[in-house]
This record gives sequence, structure tokens and C-alpha cells, in this order.
Amino acid sequence: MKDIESLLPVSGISKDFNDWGTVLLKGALTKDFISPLRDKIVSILIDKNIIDDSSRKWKAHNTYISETSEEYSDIYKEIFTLPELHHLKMSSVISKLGADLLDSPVFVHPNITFRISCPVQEGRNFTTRSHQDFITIQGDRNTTTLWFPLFDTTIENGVLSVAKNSYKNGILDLVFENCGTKLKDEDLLDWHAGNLRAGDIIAFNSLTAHRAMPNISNKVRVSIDLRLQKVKTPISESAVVPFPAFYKNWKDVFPCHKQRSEFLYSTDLVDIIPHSEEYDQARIGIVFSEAKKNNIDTLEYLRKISKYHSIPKIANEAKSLLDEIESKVL
Ligand SMILES: O=C(O)CCC(=O)C(=O)O
Repeated sequence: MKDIESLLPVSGISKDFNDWGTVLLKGALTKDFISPLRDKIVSILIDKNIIDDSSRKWKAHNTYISETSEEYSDIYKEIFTLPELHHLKMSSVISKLGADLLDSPVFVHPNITFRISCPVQEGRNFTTRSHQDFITIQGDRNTTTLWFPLFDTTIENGVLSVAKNSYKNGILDLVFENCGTKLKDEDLLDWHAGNLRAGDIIAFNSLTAHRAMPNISNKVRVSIDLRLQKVKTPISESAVVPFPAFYKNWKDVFPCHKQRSEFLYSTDLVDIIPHSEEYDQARIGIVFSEAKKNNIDTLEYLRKISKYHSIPKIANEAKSLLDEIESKVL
């Protein structure tokens, strides 16, 4: 694996980004810019007993929150409604960075995402496997993610790793891997990772392969994924609504009119297109066929699909496979 620093732009941000499908933007955000959100998230995680109150260093308690737990839903909702999270996506700092990367005015996706990655434990390693975002995000292939940690993050702490030039070969094949899928030929890719400071950003194209390093430290890693794309390009209908498993619509996220007028903006600048399930079928098919062999490593993924998948037929199939394995094996 190569050092992430070799993804620092040399010929210009948009030129290198366009060429490599990823760049490192060092010190792109100031501590003042991210600390209001970071402080709020720290308080929530202390409150929920996920991190240790005394250290202020994100030291994890001996807990593991999986994305299918009730606890995760509560934390998700609490963080997703923080004004500080939505201020961030609406900031001119972000749209200026996006414009520099894509050489065009940009539309920032309303669905800003955050990740809470707990240290891995025996049998609980849900580290993000290698994948391409296009499968789930869809819309314009040049949709770009800005990924940044909210505090200094090391390789041991589970930083994100990206594969230079990997966007050039379209959609890549997947294989089954503990709890889900990974890219079949991931070992052939040109991976880059390294320690990041709070304020550093990794930008990558929606076809760029990326994965997280396992969090083998004793600290929780919290990071943001913020997506944006050139104006007047297609965007999937699913990218402009809040996470459907938790919210019916934006009014549900922001019941108060004042917040709605502050945090919701027009989608007129992009061209909304239907979301296609076609791209996700391969991934789900791989996991379902593994589940039919009673592989218990599929359990967490089946829980996720049965709980969150928007197509009832797929969610129901995941649920019945889950019940079957649990009755046979556990
Ligand atoms: O932070 C992670 O573990 C994964 C991030 C990711 O997959 C993304 O930003 O698309």
C-alpha cells in the first residue's frame, strides 16, 4: 500500500482529480469549521456510553454498535438532526472545494452521512469492505465524495483507503467476504492510505474503489461522507431524500418550519432520475447464495437488508434466510 500523501495534487486539483479519480486535500478544512459538529457528536457518544468521558480522546468503551441495532438508530437520528451537520453541507467552503475539484458549480447532496467506526472485536468486524459508491449512489458517474475524519485518524484507527485510477474500468466484479462483499480483484488495485489530520479530505469519484482499514486501535473513528456533483447532471431520486428506513420525508427530519427553511434547498439545479435496483442485484445475489449455504458470516448483512432494503420482496427474502440460518445454526 502506498502513502496517501502521494495523492496530493501536483498539476492542479481538478486535473489530477480527473486523472486519478481521487486526491488528498490536506488541511482543506479548519479546526474551527469542524469543531462545532465534533463537539456535539462527542457529547452524544459520551451520553450513549460509546466513548469515555474522561479522556476527550475518543477512547472507546468496550462496546460495538452495529448498524442494525436499535442503539444505532437512536444515535443516527440524534446526529442526523444536528444543525451543525447540515450547516457543514451548506457551507460555501464545501461548494468552493467542489467547484475546484470538478471545475464547475456543484450541487451538494442533502443527505450528508457520518460513520461511527468502533474498534473491531472478535466476531464483530464490520469494517467497510472494498466497493464503489456508484452501485448505491447512482446518478452521475462523476459524483464525488468528500470523506473526512472529525479528529486526527491513523491507519490503526481505521482510516479510509482509496485506489488510484480504479474508476477507469467501470463497475468492478464482487465476491463474498465476511459480512458482505468486496471487489474481486482488490489485490490488483493501487491502494493508498495514511494518517490524516482533522481537516484533511480525501476526495474520490463514485467509481473509485475504496475501503476502510480495520479499526484495531482503542478509539472510535468518526467521519463524514459528503457528496456533490456538477450542476445540471443526473441524480438518483434516492439521493435527495433522507434515509427511508428512518424518515418518511424531510419534514420528518426537520419538523420545525424554521429549520426546514434553513436546511432544505431546491433540487432544480440537478436532474432527478429513478433509482435502479439493477446495480445492487449482483451484491445481494452473492450474499443470498452464501446464506443458502448456511454461512453465518452472512447474518449481519441479512439483518441489514431485512431492516433497511426499500424493496419489500428483497427485505422479506433476507428475513426468511436469516430466520432459517438462525434456526439451523445458532
Ligand atoms: O467510512 C467508511 O468506513 C466508509 C466510507 C465510504 O464507503 C464512503 O464514504 O463511501
